[in-house]
Amino acid sequence: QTEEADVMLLSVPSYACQRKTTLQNHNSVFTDALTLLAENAEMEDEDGRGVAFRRAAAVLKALPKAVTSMKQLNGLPCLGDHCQRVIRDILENGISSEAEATRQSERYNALKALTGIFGVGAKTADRWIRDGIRSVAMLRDSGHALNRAQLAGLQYYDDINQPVTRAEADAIGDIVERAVASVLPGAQISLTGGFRRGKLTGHDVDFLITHPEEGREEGLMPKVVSWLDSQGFLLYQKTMRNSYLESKDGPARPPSSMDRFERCFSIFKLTTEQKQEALTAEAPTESQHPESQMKCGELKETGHAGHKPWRAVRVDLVVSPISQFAFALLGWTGSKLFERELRRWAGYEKAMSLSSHALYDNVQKRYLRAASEQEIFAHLGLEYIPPAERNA
Ligand code: DGT
Ligand code: MG
Repeated sequence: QTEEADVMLLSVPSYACQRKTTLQNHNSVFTDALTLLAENAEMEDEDGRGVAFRRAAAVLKALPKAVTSMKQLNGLPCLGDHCQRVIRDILENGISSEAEATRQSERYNALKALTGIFGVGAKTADRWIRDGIRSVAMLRDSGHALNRAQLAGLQYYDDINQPVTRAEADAIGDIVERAVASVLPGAQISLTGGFRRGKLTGHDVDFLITHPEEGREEGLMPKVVSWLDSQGFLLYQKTMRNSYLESKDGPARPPSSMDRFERCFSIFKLTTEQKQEALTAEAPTESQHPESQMKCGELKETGHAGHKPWRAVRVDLVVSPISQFAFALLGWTGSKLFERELRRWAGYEKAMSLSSHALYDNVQKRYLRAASEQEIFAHLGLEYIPPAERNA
């Protein structure tokens, strides 16, 4: 009888953008396995399979409690035969044999190590593996020709593969704030990406920059970048107008999701001192809190003799005109699956095209304006989902 009740309880709408997905995940034992299989599919350039695993994981993340029997899956969307096999395996044996076999396979580990290098995508990693290179050390010894991004990626490999903390993100935010304020007073910066969704760590820090007066943001990126560079904050940077044309090695994305904002992929040099300043400036009275003491302790650790007193952090900067700001903010906050689902919903259910620039109504044949994320959700006929609940 309780099982019957469970079946009734577990029901979610089929698009991730129709659901609230917080960071509290009751089904991580399943979603970890499905995410690993998704990651593997993506590294093998099998995007369709990758999305199927990600959609299934997102459905389980949105459930209010842990799945304990296959019956509870009845009526849940996006769970195909393959995903159900993985879930059944975990329910019966505690682990997914497929996920474990993948985790231990030489190819998965080689792909993971090589694509973990900034500037290296699935295709390049595959080519290197076919040349017999299976690790970062082997790549270093191989004498292979590397581009500027990959050289930086190798040079700062360990730092870049260490998660960025919220304190570090805030310290970077202070620096970007100073850069922007000194080259264009009145310009505004917003933290986007995973940190805006409330994640405690990230693989990079994402910022969106705009100015309340349309047009004032033009030419801003080169100025911000040269200020940062002159102050010694940049270990690497590449500014581009259109990420679609340039990111040959990046994850394959349909052209519709591409944008034409000025964008800067960079690697920041964050000193222990800057991190300390950000902590004390932001929370002068917080030193009594156990959590902030713990952070200070961590900082001492990384700063002591024998360690370099700074770390490399991946930072993405995007500049948007104010008229497109709401679309850019929505598009750069993520999660990636949430974004993909928003675009799928817009196209299939509403005959609209959504990008990080605009929303176009294909029936009325006109653009729909929006000054806030709330207005975009309203245009799409969706309940507003705040950033902390977009963790699909
Ligand atoms: P993280 O950094 O791994 O902790 O997690 P996120 O969610 O911050 O992921 P990230 O930094 O790769 O990307 C943040 C969001 O930005 C993501 O939801 C999608 C968006 N985004 C990333 N690259 C592009 C792009 O080339 N074009 C557009 N329109 N959006 C992008
Ligand atoms: Mg990010």
